[in-house]
Amino acid sequence: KGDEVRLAEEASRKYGSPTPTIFSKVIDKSIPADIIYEDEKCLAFRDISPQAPVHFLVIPRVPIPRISEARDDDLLGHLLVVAKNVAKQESLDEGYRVVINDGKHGSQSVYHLHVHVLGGRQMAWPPG
Ligand code: DGP
Repeated sequence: KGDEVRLAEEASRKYGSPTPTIFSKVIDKSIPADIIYEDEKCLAFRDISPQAPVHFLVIPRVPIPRISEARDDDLLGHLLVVAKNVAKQESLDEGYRVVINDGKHGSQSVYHLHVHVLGGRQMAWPPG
């Protein structure tokens, strides 16, 4: 069996069959995206509505809806390692911000877990 079929089956075993989001189409490449990194577990692509000079998302291939429903610690660790490696690849040498929005209060809009990485400008704190 192909890797994608195997991963999809694994995902539905672990997480049920969540409603596909627009990010499923990024993963299967049925819509265009500026993909800057991919491996067997995840991919990174530029956000369609960038909030900083560099703004990309790291998403797992398995459709975990949100971080509060994640069960695979190794995968979560992997997403962060990829986030910092791609930040280096993007020359964010002065630093950057990593954000995961969860649910209503987190202002999550796409229910496929994603790690935002923003950089290339001074960030403010507290966030809005
Ligand atoms: P959040 O609010 O954390 O759920 O962020 C979702 C992000 O996804 C938001 O910054 C815009 C981005 N986004 C939504 N649809 C698309 C898309 O079709 N392509 C790309 N590249 N980004 C998208």
